[in-house]
Amino acid sequence: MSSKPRLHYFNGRGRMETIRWLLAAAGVEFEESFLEKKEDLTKLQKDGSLLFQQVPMVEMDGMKLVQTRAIANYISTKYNLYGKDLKERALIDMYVEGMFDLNDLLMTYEVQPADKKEQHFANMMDKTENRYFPVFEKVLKDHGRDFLVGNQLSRADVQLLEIILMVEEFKPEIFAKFPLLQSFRERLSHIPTIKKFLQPGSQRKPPSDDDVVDKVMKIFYS
Ligand code: IBG
Repeated sequence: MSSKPRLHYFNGRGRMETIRWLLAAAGVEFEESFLEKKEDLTKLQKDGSLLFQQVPMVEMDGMKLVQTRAIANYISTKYNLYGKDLKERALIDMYVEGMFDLNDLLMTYEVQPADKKEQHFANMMDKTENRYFPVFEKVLKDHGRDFLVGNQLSRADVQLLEIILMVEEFKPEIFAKFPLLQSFRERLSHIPTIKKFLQPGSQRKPPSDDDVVDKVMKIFYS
C-alpha cells in the first residue's frame, strides 16, 4: 500500500490551498509538514528536495513534486478530474488558467504592504466582477449543466468553488449578480468529499491572520 502524499508548505492557504482542495475532492488523505521558520525552508533547499528552491512541494508516488500547476496537473490526471478527451482538457486548461490568474490576485492581497492594499483590493474585485465571474456564469448558463465541463466533476469545478468561497469572504453581496455561480456553489458543496472538506476540523485553511502573514514574511521575504 502506498503512503499518503505529504505536503510541504506553511500552515496557510497561499499556493498550496488548491492542491489541498484537489486532493480532498478526490477523496485522497494527505499529511502536511508545515514550515514554521526560515530555517525549515533553508533545510529543504539545502537537502535537494526543491527543484527550484521553492515550495509548494508534494511528496507523492516516490516523487518530490514542485510547481503548483505541475502538481495540480498530476493529481487531476491521476484522480480523473481532467476531462475525458483532449478537447475537454483544453477547455479545462483555459478555465483553470483564468482561475490561477484570479487566485494569484486573491491570495496575494494579505501580503500587500498597507499602502497598496486598497488599490490591490479594488483591482482584484474589478477583475472578479467584470472579467472572470461573468465568463463562468455564462458557461453554466449556455450549457445549462451542473458542471463546467463534460457534465462530470473536474478540477475546473473544484478550483472555481475554492475561488467562489474566497471571494465570498471578501464581498458576499457580489453573488446577487451571479445567480448561477451561487447555485453552483450550493450544488458542489453537497458532494460528499467536498462537504467533508468544508466542515470544521478539516485540512482546509482559514484566511491568514496577522501571525501567519508575519511568519510568511519571515520565511520568504527576510
Ligand atoms: N511557480 C512556482 C509555483 O507555482 O509553485 C512559484 C512558487 C513560489 O513562489 N514559492 C514561494 C517560495 O518558495 C513561496 S509561496 N519562495 C522562496 C524562494 O526562494 O523563491 C509565495 C506566496 C506567498 C503568499 I508567501 C501568497 C502567494 C504566494
